[in-house]
Amino acid sequence: MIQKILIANRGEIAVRVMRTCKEMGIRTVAVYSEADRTSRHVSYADEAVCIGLASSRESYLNAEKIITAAKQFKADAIHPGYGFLSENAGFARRCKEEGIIFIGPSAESIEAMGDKISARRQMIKAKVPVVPGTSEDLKPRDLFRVCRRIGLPVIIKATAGGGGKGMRLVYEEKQLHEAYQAAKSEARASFGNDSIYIEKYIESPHHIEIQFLGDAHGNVIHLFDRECSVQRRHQKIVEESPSPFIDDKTRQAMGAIAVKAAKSVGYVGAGTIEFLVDGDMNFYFLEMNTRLQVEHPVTEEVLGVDLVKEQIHIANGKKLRLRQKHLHQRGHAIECRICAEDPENNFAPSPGIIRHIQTPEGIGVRVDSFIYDGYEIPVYYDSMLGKLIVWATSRIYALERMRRVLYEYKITGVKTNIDYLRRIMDTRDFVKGNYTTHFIEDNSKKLRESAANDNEIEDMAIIAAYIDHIVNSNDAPSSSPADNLPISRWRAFGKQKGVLRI
Ligand code: MV4
Repeated sequence: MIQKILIANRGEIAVRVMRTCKEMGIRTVAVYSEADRTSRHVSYADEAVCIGLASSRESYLNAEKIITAAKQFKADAIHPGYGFLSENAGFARRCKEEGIIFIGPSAESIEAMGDKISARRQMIKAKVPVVPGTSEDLKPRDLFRVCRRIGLPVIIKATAGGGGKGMRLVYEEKQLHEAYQAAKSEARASFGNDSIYIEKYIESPHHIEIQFLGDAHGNVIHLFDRECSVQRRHQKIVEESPSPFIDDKTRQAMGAIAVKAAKSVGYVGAGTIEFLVDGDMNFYFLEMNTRLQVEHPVTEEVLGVDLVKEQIHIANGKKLRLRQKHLHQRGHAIECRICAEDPENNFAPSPGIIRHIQTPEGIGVRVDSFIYDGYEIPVYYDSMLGKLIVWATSRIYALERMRRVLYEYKITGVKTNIDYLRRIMDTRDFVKGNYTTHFIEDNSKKLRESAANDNEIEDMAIIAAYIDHIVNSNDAPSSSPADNLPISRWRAFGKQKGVLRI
């Protein structure tokens, strides 16, 4: 039985994993970079060790330093969190060689799903629906033949891809050759691997994923769906469960396919299969994520399952204790990712010192975070400060709760996307649950409208306009049109809002 776990990560996910370890009576070891000495995951852990310089490559991505730390502190297992080494087959293999349990699937499973073409082939073999396209490195001479077969538009993707890099859309045959060359050189530059493949482009897809768990005895269950279509530049911003789009029949079909997919690769641990779902609810395999994901809490809230606890249970070699027939989605959960970034400056990261935080509390609220008053957000890592998760009995109640929780959350000292998230919660298509992966793009203008349009500030502005009028109406009579005095901006605003008639 695992007694001590080294968490090979930082930030909110390191704290998240340690919380479950604490509940299970498992001791924890934190690793940290020189930039993270004061981070919450360090103070939370039972033991902590500095593993190198601030840059990820010198610390959280350095497999050997982490393995050395695990041996030095006699950790039985390593939990990789998400990002960093979580989907690094070489790291999983090195853990095994050193007799350390890697809390995740085998190196072979990670490898099979890491390469997009190999994942596609595996899924075709398992009779999982994939987007029509190719499943080998695309050669220039096959380009036109393939496109005529599957029909335009097509999307060219990098085999080693991720995050949209090396991806090209093609609507017309004459763009094909250029797009192919561009995708290839971008793939080579980004991944050192210029292998590319091609898929039919699904025009307005939903991005919906199914969580699953597999044990070392060949049992697999699924934990239903998450709707992840609210994304910006391939970064998810808001996730919810259940998806407001798919019907129950599709949900069950996707769950069954996820189980089949996981079984076909002998999957052990927690994983996710991502699907593109078109307007007619046809779903197609996109990729498999062989890690715990950022958005896992919405599944936890709706199912009443601690996924980290189940990961540890599985890593102990035990059989799954959850039964598919006992798992039902109850109520609705929404997650918002809180980031230190400036939505008014193209979402540029906004590192710095947190002056003060007021954290939401009350019924149905969960905050997975790691920041505190006076904490300095380092410039070296992701800008995500944490996640706000709400649960309620229905989607509309969950939405109302999320608005309330975003209202309660106050962070000063750094810029955050909280106002932007508030606007998402008030956007018609989101409220209706009627949105695709184009949601952010389609609503970008409204979502960009600055905080000056928020009600509270507008009320204050109207009051200011009125006071301005009272104070200045004698010496600058705006009723005389002949004067060349610049009109007070407050007065102009008051007129526009209809509170001043002069
Ligand atoms: C697609 C697609 C439509 N059709 N594949 C893949 C990685 C993920 N981050 C986005 N991906 C997509 N794959 C097929 N066959 C649509 C997306 C996609 C997208 C593509 C280009 C630009 C923006 C996008 C936003 C969401 C989804």
